[in-house]
Amino acid sequence: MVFYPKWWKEQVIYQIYPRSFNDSNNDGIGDIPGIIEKLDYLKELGVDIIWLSPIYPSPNDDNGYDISNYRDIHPEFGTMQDFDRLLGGIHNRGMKLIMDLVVNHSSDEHQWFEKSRQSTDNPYRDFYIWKKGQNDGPPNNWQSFFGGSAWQYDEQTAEYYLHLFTTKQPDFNWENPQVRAEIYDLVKFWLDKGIDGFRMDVISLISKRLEFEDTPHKAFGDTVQYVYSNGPRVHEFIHEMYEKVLSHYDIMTIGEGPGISPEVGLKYVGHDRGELNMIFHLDHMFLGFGPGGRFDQEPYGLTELKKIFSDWYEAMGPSGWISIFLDNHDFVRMVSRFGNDQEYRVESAKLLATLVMTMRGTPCIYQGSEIGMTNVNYDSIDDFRDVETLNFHKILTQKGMSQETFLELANKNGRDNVRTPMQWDEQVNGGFCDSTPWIKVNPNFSQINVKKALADKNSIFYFYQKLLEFRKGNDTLIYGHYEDLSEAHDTLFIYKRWSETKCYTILLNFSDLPQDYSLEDDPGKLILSNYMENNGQLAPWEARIYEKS
Ligand code: ISL
Ligand code: CA
Repeated sequence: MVFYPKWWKEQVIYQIYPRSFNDSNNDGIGDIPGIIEKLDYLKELGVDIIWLSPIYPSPNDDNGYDISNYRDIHPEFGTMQDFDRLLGGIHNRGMKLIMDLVVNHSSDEHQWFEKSRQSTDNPYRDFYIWKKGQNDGPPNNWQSFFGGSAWQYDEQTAEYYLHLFTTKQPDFNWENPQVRAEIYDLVKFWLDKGIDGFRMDVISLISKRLEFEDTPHKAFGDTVQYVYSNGPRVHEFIHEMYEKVLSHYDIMTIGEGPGISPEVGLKYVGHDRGELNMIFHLDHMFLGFGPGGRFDQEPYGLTELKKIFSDWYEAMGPSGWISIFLDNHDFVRMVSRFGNDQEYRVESAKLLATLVMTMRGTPCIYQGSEIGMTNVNYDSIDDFRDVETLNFHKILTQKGMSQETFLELANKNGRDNVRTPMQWDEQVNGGFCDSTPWIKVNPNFSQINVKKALADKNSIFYFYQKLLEFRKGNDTLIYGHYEDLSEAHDTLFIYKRWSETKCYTILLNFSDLPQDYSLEDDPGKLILSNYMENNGQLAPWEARIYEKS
C-alpha cells in the first residue's frame, strides 16, 4: 500500500465552540478556564487534538469569526495567561491544540480597517478591497453568504468595500504583499507560542477574481464555487505561507472552504504541493441546499451521501487527505440530520460515530455529539442569536414568508442548533452556567447530558471511546483502501476497508426498519456493534463492524 504516514492522519480531532462549552465564572459565556476544567473529560473520551473556534478579541458580529485583534484573547474568554495554562494543560495530557485562523477577512473594528476607511490615500487603504459604485449601486451583483449585496457603501470616501460575509467582515486584499506579510507574522506569533496547527477559515476564498465581473449563476452555491472560490492565486498564496512559516514547524493544517470540490481538492493537499495537510470539504454539509441555500432545502437520499464519500476517497488517492465529520458549528446536529433523534437517538448516534471512525480521513468530533446532543426547537425568533439566521429572517419575511414558516426552517437548518450550551448535567442550564446563558440551553438537557452518559456503560460516550480505542494504531482503518458495496441502496451503507493483512466490513442500516442484507464474501468475525444481539437482519440503525485477517 502506498501511503505517507503522518501523526495527524492517525489522531482524532475534537472541536470546541468556546462560547458554548463551559462557563467558569457565570457570566453566561463559555471561557478558557471552563475548557481547562474539562480537559480530563476530553482525555477520557480519547481525543488527541483540540480545535478551538476563535477566541480572539471580536465585536462578535459572527461570534468571533470577525477578529479585531489577532494577537490577543477576548476578555470574555479570559487572558493570555489563561491561554498559556490551557496550552500547557493540553500538552501535559499528551494532547494537541489547533487554533482557528480567520484571514479571508477581519472585523471592521480591526485597526487596519479603521485606518483603511479613513481616506483613499491612507497607507492601509489597500489592505482591503475598495471599489467605486456603478450606476448609483454596488460595483457588481455579488451577494454575501449572509444575505444582501457583498458590497458595503462607506460614506467617508464614497466607495464600496467587499465583504463576502457580514458587513462587519471586510475581505482582505491578499494581492497586497504587506497584507500577506502581516498575516504570516501573526501565524508565526501563535506557532512560536507552541500551538500545534491551524484550521484555516474559508481559505478557498482568499484570492479574488480581480475583474470583479457580475456572477452569471442563479444558484448561490454555483457563484461560490465558480466565482468566489479557488481564485487564480489561491495556491500561490497558500504555498507562500507554507514556505515562509508553516514548513518551519511540526504542525498540522486543515483548510476549510466552500467550493473545494473533489476535482480541485488535491491542489490544496497533495503531499508534494507544499500547501495544507488536509481539508474540511463541505459537500455533504451542503447536501439538500437548494438554489437559495440553507433556508431553501431540497430532498436528497443516502445514495448521494455515499457518493460524496466515494468521490472524495477516489480524488484523494494515496497523496491527499481529508477530515471526516458530520457536523460542526455551522450546520446542524448530526443525529438530527442524518439519524433519528427521537426513537433511535442512541442507536443512530452510535451508527454515525461508526461511520466517522471507520472512513479514510482524520475524524473530527463536534462538542456534544459524543453524548448525542440534538437540534433545538425554539418557539420564538427572539431566541436565535446567529447573524445568518437573523439576516435571512429579515430578508425572507420581507419577501412574504410567514413567521411560522421561517421559524420551522430556522429550527431545522439554522446554525444555532449546534451552538446551544454543552449539556454537562441535570442542573440548571445543563450545568453550563447558573446565570442566563448567551443562548438558551436545549430543554432536553435533563435527559441528555455528560453526567448521565458517564454513568451508563452503554452510553453513546462509551461507544465513542471504544471506537476511538479501536481506531488508534489500526493501520487498516487509518490508511487502508475503501470500497462502497452498497452504492445503489437507499437505506443501507455497507463498505469495506482493507490492507494486505486485514479486511473490515462495515454494515450500517440508515433506517427505522429492520433490513435484510447479503454479502458476497464471508466478512469474518463480528467485533463491534451498537446492538447487544445481532441476527440475520439488521435492526433499525444497527451498525456492525466485522474483521477478517
Ligand atoms: O454556514 C455557511 C453558510 O450557510 C457556510 O457557507 C459557511 O459560511 C462556510 O462554511 C464558511 O464558514 C466559516 O466562515 C464564516 C463563519 O461564519 C463560519 O462560522 C466559519 O466556519 C465566516 O468567517
Ligand atoms: Ca464565562
